[in-house]
Amino acid sequence: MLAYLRDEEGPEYGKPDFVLLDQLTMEDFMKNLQLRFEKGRIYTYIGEVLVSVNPYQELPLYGPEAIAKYQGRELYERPPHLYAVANGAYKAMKRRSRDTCIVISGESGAGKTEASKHIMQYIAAVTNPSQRAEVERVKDVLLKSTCVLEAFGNARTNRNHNSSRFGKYMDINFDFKGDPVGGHIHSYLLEKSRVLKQLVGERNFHAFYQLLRGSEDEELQGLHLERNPALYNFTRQGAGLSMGVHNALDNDEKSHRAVTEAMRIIGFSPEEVESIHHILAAILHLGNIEFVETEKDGLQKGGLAVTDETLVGYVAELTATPKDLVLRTLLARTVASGGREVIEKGHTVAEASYARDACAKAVYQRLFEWVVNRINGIMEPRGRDPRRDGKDTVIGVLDIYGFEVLPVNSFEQFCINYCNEKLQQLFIRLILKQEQEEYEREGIAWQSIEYFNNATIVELVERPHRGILAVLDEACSTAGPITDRIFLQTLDTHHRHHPHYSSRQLCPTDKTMEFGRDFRIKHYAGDVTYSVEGFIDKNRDSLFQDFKRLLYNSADPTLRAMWPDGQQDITEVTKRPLTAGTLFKNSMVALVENLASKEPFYVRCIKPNEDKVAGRLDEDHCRHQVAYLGLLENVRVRRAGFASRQPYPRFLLRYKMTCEYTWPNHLLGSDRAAVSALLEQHGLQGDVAFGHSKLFIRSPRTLVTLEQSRARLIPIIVLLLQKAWRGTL
Ligand code: AD9
Ligand code: MG
Repeated sequence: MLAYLRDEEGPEYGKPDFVLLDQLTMEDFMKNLQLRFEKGRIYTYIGEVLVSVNPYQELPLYGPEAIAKYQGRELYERPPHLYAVANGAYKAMKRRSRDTCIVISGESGAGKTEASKHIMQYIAAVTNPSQRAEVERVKDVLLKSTCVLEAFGNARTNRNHNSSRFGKYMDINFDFKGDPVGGHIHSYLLEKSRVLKQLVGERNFHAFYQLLRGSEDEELQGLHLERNPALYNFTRQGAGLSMGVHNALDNDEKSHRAVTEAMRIIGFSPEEVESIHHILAAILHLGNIEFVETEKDGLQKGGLAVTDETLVGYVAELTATPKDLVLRTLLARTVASGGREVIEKGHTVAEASYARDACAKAVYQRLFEWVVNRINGIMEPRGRDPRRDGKDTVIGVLDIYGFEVLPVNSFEQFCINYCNEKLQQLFIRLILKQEQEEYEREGIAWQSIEYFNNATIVELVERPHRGILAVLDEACSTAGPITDRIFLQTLDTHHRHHPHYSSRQLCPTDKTMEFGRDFRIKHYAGDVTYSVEGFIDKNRDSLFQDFKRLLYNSADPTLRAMWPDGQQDITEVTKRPLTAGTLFKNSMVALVENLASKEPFYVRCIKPNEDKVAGRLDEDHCRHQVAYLGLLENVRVRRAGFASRQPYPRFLLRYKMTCEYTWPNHLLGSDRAAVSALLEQHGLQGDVAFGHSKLFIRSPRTLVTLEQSRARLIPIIVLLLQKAWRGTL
């Protein structure tokens, strides 16, 4: 806390910790945020939580020199920075063998992914001084994997030109020396609907454009592709758009080379990279396949055909599957009709188009998951240290999608926002828990603090039987026709009195919702109206077994490995797979449990304006984020107890010159007694509590008084010391 008030962080830069604000109102908070942002101070603490504002420009804040400044230091010794947080997590892990995690949150474009990259860079820079080859390899994979995952999991959206369309939690395993020896990535809910459709101004996943724009001519010919993304249904929407990302890899062509090179360095085989390119190309061709009904011809029954069979040939070639089988799978499905009897049922045009799209989405998702698993295989810790019983210490970094409100919100936004509710709940729990534990440890009385607990919203979503996800699952398992509208009606029945739920049916006068289509959740971060259209379908997330079997039987081992469930015969597929919503809920519950078991560090990212403009902080826009991130509450929690706490020796080191009993050294028996004497001399003893090893200071004013007193004395002391050195004293 002390160095916040250091000379190079003077008052003109605002308060480096919001806890130090004289008064805690939204206005004061915003003024401080704005002032610091204008001066290029994008980081500010709330205790140990780091608030970060995206500068939308390169600032000279990063790199080896800055890293050296933070390495091994305490959080309070240097101006607020991501490196300080990374260092804090690293030290806790290394010194105390504690598993730690860094949770990065904030809305789309707030700077989460960039923050996670700086954290990784810091960890890579400060580890492995002895340059062990295996550790270097792991570090390389950790750093390079980001670029590969971004190619497949990120896309240009209207909110962020390099938006992560999946959630990512990465564990880094450290050995007893504190060097990274492995890692593991969990990915969450890839937004696969993007494969089919993108909003105006947005693109499909980067990987498609990189392939088209970056491949050599012969490679493209081999894939039967033309260079122009406007020729493909799946990339047509964003065809004219560049990646738009402000970095050195700001174009698809260069990125293609960088990603291919990264895959090679990480350890993907040339065959695997080729398969990946084949799969991407196959998806593009699949998207161009269209269906027509064929006329009845004499005795021949009318049926279904594709408009261009060459495309089917390309898909078959690229997926290493027989062309006639691909065609059959596109036009019809097999169904078990009791016992072991299997019949083929022809599709209508609509059914075939639907199945084609479902297949394209699923193939992309499996590809993405395969890439993640492949990286995990490569990063798996090898040769564990027997001294730790094979258990490494871990730092987890969570970079997950932020709260999202779009003009039309669907199942994806529902899941994303539910995820944010879970994380907010954890944040409240952990921050309070941490405080409470510290007070208990130090023998200080704890007073509870009022805060908004969003548990009731989480319940609304995940409660068994009646929660929204349970109702949705029930709708999905209902035999016979079930519509999104019926699902909505059931929700209305169950939740008509819930304070956080409404719909047009329940509020007939509210014209911002459409009757029979919308429901609204009052999230902790604000109200979001969801359209139920497509909820059932997206939750079921089904794909005909024929496609799975087709791809499992591919002659390409990489593709085949993505479809283990294609082994099953249609007559054996009886068990309904878990729905997308339930899978997501389970993964969130596991994630929260995992995070709760670790010592948490928090980075709360703020997006300064909607236009991605450098140096402009739009006050209204930020105020909303400050509100829903619960930052004021966070400061209040931090201050309601004690604004600052410091071990006695550290406190003395800083302030001993302000008291005659402690300068230059005290003879009072214990540091605690010396601190007590010092505070008494200043008349500040009423504002503190004495813990076993730390001093707890209630109001920031006390700190300011001490700092001012110190600042007055420093020039005199410096003068005295200089005289003493020159021997003139
Ligand atoms: V999303 O939920 O994945 O859509 P993020 O991850 O929060 O979002 P991201 O880190 O991708 O946002 O940041 C968006 C853009 O802001 C980056 O592409 C950079 O151009 C810019 N940015 C973010 N942080 C910094 C920074 N510390 N310095 C400079 C930054 N530019
Ligand atoms: Mg991101």
